[in-house]
Amino acid sequence: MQQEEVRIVGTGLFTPEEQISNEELVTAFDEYARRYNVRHADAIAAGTLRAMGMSNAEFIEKASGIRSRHVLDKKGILDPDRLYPHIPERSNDELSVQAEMAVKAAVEAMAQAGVCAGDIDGVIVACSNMQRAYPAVAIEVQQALGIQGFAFDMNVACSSATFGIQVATDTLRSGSARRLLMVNPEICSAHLEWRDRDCHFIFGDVATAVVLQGASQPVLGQESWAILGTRLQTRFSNNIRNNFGFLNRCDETGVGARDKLFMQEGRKVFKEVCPMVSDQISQHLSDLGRSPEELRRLWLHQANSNMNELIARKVMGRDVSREEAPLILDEYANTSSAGSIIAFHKHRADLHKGDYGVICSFGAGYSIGSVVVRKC
Ligand code: CO8
Repeated sequence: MQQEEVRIVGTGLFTPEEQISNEELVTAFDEYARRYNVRHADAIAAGTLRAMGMSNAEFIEKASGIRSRHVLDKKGILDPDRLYPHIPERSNDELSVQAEMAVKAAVEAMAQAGVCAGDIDGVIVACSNMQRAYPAVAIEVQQALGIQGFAFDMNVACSSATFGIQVATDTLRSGSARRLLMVNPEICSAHLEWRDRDCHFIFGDVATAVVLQGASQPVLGQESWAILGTRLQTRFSNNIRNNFGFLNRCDETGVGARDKLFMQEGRKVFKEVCPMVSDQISQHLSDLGRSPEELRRLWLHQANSNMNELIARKVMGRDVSREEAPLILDEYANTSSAGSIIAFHKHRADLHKGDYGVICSFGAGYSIGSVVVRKC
């Protein structure tokens, strides 16, 4: 039986207005560290406590390629007495923060696809952290947009969007829906330890959205991208981990401990994940009967510019330009699952009918997802 060709017909992006440069971030962090060291001067002098080291904007840019990040609340993050965002709770009658971000990205994706709520049969919210256990954020987004059908949340950390695209693709192929909305509202700032210089520069907030449809549906927008294949891979690793969860209160000794926010062994992740990613992309292309020479674009996960250069070089067998493997992390930092979708959203307009590209994410799990697309 011929499998129905699924297409991406629209994408959307919500970028929070507030932005923090490396320099602003380092100034706030250093002031926090200075005060900490003064407060604990005796213990530090006695050798029972380690003094906090200062951060450095040049190090951040060189090690990661990140220059700034967009966040929901700049003031709280830059307050040396706080160093985390202030995001007021909302009543149950108000649209929740995460659903609001998702809706903003979704509205753009739906407009680009030329569809209204009645054309869509389901919503997937795929991201690293849900702001609550239930009801699913996706169902709230579904209601806010007036979409019928079904909605559910899923989480595969940084790879949530590509995993979401595969789930959506399979659902559309099976005929369980005509069109689906897949959204990635990432509030990374709320589960990042801004007081840890090893990671305080890494993440930003954003939301992305993708509308997908089965090929039997008419294309109502300006463009469409055929999904030629999706591939997912997971391999367990503790090198990126966050132990926050509902069991925390059952052992008071761990409440508020460092491991209840994002932690990683960055060097190990870099070393172990890069070859896995380049191998997956190369094998995926080969299994689809495609060669790297045909690739016009690599929309890679946005965690580290050096990582992306290495992966792109291994896949293509040569140095790869910024145009071929666009970077958005310089402005956005790592936005977890949204990164590769931001790159796809912002850097595809110049491609022509018949051009190929790969959307690829990778991160905690470990998890890797690749989606090979062709412009129709
Ligand atoms: N300023 C100055 N010095 C610093 C700073 C800083 N801000 N940070 C670290 N240093 C120091 C270190 O202490 C170390 O000093 P020493 O040599 O004396 O011990 C030195 O600089 C070198 O540090 P690193 O070895 O850590 O530096 P790297 O060159 O490895 O760069 C990176 C660190 C940038 C983190 C890099 O390792 C990296 O990007 N690795 C890949 C990570 C990656 O891809 N992770 C994916 C995670 S994302 C994901 O999966 C989603 C999770 C869910 C979302 C969570 C949202 C919060």
